Amino acid sequence: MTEIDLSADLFGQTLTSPLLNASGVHCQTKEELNDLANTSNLGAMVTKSATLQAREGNPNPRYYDLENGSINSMGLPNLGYDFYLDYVLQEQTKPTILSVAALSAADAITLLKDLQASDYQGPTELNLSCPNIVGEPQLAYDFEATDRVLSEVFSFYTKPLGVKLPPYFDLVHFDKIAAVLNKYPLTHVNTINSIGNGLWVDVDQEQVVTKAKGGFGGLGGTMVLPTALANVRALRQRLNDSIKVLGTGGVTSGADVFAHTLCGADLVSVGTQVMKEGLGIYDRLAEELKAIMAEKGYQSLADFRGKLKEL
Ligand code: ERO
Repeated sequence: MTEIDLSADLFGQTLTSPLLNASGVHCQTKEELNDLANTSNLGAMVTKSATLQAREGNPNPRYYDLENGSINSMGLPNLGYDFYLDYVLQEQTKPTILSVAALSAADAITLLKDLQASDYQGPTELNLSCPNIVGEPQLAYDFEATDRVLSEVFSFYTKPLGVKLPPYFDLVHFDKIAAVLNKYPLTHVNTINSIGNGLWVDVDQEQVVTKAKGGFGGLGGTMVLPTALANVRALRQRLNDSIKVLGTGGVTSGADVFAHTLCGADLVSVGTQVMKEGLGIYDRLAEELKAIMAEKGYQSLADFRGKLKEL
């Protein structure tokens, strides 16, 4: 039998697997990043979104495990941009996407100007969709503001850059964000971030389960899978071919990775289920994906990527 090939491409680098961690999960400290580097069947890794200054994040409790997913209100805890830049420059042993976030458009420009001037040549992802910063909107829900920021960024930034998007729920919004993104030489979009501002109620205690923002927080895990698949599919159908789509959201099985790929995902990230199951999940997902491909007679991801059938 021909060996099944899970290799994938990260902007010119060949990966042994299409699987990534979702930013925020097991990627904040040096130890966690090193764990990811040593995880088999994790093709590439993504850092916790970095801000110019290190942040403590929101008060605890800020992550809560749900039966069909998770709710988080982490508030962007991170060791600061300098730490993550140093990591990708000095320590990285596996292909890595440097994720960056900003509390304002001005901060985003300052950070990316520094990155442009640095020795770093690798891929970066600008997070336009953090749902958990008190008093800050998710930028990518404002199409004009997103256009303004990207216009300014690409007036000076020449290195590989993609964006992390929030989920959209209306076909008109897919059209609008794709029209903005198609104006720029983006390497990729990563879709979706958590579904922002969900709420869970502990009925016994009659209270919310996370502290910041009165309990409103980002939803992940199984419950977001259909939304994630819709966003991957809708954006793949609208974006320039040169913009890769990284599918994130709701993956718990090899079948879910297969579904993301059928919708058009070039790479697939796992978040909540890594929290639930640990880093061993990547071996399981790769085995399950290979078993599905073998049964269907597919040898590589390209055999079925984007080939979702309609009725
Ligand atoms: O609260 C966070 O740190 C956070 N949680 C998410 O679900 N998505 C994010 O993008 C994010 C922070 C950037």
